[in-house]
Amino acid sequence: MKTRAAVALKAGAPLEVMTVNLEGPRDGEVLVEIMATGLCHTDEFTRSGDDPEGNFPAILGHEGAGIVREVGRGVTSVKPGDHVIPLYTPECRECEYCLNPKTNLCQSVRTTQGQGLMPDGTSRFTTEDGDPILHYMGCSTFSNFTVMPEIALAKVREDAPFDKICYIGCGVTTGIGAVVNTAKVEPGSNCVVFGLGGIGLNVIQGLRMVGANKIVGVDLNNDKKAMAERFGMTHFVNPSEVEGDLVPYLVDLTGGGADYSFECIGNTNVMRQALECAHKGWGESIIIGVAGAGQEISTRPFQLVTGRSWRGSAFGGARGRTDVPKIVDWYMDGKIEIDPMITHHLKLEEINKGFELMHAGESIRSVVVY
Ligand code: NAD
Ligand code: AHE
Ligand code: ZN
Repeated sequence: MKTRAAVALKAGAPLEVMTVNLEGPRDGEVLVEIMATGLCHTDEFTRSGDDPEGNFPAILGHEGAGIVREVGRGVTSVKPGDHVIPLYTPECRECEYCLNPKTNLCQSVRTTQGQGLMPDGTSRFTTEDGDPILHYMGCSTFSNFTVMPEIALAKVREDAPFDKICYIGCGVTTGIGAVVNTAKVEPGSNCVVFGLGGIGLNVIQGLRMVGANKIVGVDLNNDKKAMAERFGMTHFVNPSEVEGDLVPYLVDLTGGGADYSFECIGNTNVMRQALECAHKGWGESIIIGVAGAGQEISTRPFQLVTGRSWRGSAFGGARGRTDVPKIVDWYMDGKIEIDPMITHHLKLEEINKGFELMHAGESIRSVVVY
């Protein structure tokens, strides 16, 4: 079939909206009509060329929601008409990782997914001239239709609006999940969140949900303050307005250090500050931000010797087929909020404007509605 898609032809170039060919689903695969997709900073990270795993030409996008249109042989868990959220972290429920309760990182298709290929090692997308185009994070939601492995689809309720629940495909689950699944933050904890964008705001609403005490938000952009307060931030810090060093300032503000800190930017210098503002003896710092090729974190080992821990979280530690439908219920039941964070709705043809808004700090989430 033919479908419209925004294609990343080469690193650093704007996406090009064009008609592409899409082959139907093979065994264990599903054709999904994407109804809406968010633009996550990770899409921009890969588009820019910073991602060491970035392959081109590719169809980016990993924060979508849509409807199953056709299933390949052997598919049993979804059928045409089902509403689904694509999962860049699938859940096969059989691999060594899925069987270990300590991780959500299903590895069943990770190698081919990282190469931009379906599990059988081929791509379903080609240009109108027949040249191959790669998939991205197993999702490629910047295409109106896409093909996904069955194990990478969470079936969700049908009354949930696509233009909001697409955000559960990454940002919402990543932020709230880092609090609930990875850190397991206890009520009354004092916490610091670095970066008040699409991920940080969801960390903040997760902290409010579990009953954290101080929720300190750190961002260089003062315009992020109002929205973060709306989601539960109790104190705002702009590092450029702090006199002296940021770390002792935050240790003081949290009464001795953060029980939990979260880095939601992808800046290795900030990752160090996030670790070092954690409480001596027990503070945990969770890295969520993704850093570019060649970048490394550092600190004095003494920081760890004296009881701070450095951890990381991917997709909020969530097991997608199991947890994502529950998060959709949380949204529909009013337990979490999404609508105010969707600041812009765009047409596919306007997708590059979404990245401009992200760079200008003017959006939280831009969503393309097909
Ligand atoms: P975003 O662009 O919406 O937000 C980033 C925020 O950080 C902005 O508000 C910006 O003003 C602020 N900021 C930038 N530099 C800063 C600094 N030095 N100090 C303080 N604030 C600063 O991005 P996002 O969509 O929220 O994504 C955040 C990060 O999380 C990205 O690196 C993204 O790739 C990553 N991410 C990781 C996962 C995961 O599973 N681990 C999932 C989604 C996104
Ligand atoms: N390709 C990058 C790593 C990117 C990365 O860490 N991705 C996160 C999800 S970000 C979603 O917005 C993730 O899930 N990581 C686990 C995994 O298996 O990729 C690089 O540095 O190579
Ligand atoms: Zn993302």
